[in-house]
Amino acid sequence: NFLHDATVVFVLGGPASGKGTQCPKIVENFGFTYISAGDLLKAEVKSGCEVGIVIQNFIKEGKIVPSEVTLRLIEKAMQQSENKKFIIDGFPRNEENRVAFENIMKIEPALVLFFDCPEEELTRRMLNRNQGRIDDNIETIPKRLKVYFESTLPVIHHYSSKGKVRKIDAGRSIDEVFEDVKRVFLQLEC
Ligand code: UP5
Ligand code: MG
Repeated sequence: NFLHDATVVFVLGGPASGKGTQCPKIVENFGFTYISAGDLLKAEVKSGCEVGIVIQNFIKEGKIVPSEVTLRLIEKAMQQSENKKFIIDGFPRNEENRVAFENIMKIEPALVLFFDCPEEELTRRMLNRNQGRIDDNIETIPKRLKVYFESTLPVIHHYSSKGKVRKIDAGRSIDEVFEDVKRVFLQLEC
């Protein structure tokens, strides 16, 4: 596996905490390849393949797609890139995702960027976004938040205990958040 020496940064945080807004700025400024787990899954749905229907149901319910599906897409995207520096947005979302990534990819993340944002602000942003996402609605939003608190926070705590988490106050303006993000990447020499 030629990806063994890849540098991986996981970007985690609640739904609408700003992961997809900040990641392209990291790509522009620091030369990482951007991999969004959610976007890869949604592309599968769009492609109309059989597993797409299953994925769509998970997303609509705010549930986490099993890692055998997500990880296959992430691995493919990483292999297709010439780059060896990756930011992975929205994955691993639970302990099962995390363990599968570490066991199969044999990569430990260099860092975990954690966008910490108050719940009311997350809800406000999801309701304001209005981009036709099947999961930005009053039925799915509480489910996404619950899954985040119950399943994703433990992943963040795991990496926190290993000293890998860089917590960012994501409740501020886009530019203010990126100032802090920049500081994290300037420290990460690779
Ligand atoms: N916005 C952004 N930053 C702002 C700021 N600082 N101030 C004010 N507004 C700000 O931003 C969300 C909205 O807020 C936008 O309108 C933006 O302009 C504004 P965005 O950058 O899109 O936030 P992001 O954190 O990317 O939010 P997203 O909704 O994409 O997060 P999710 O984690 O919910 O979505 P994702 O696409 O990762 O996953 C969707 C679903 O896919 C999951 O619920 C799950 O069912 C499934 N999934 C898996 O099962 N496994 C995976 O590994 C990944 C996804
Ligand atoms: Mg996103």
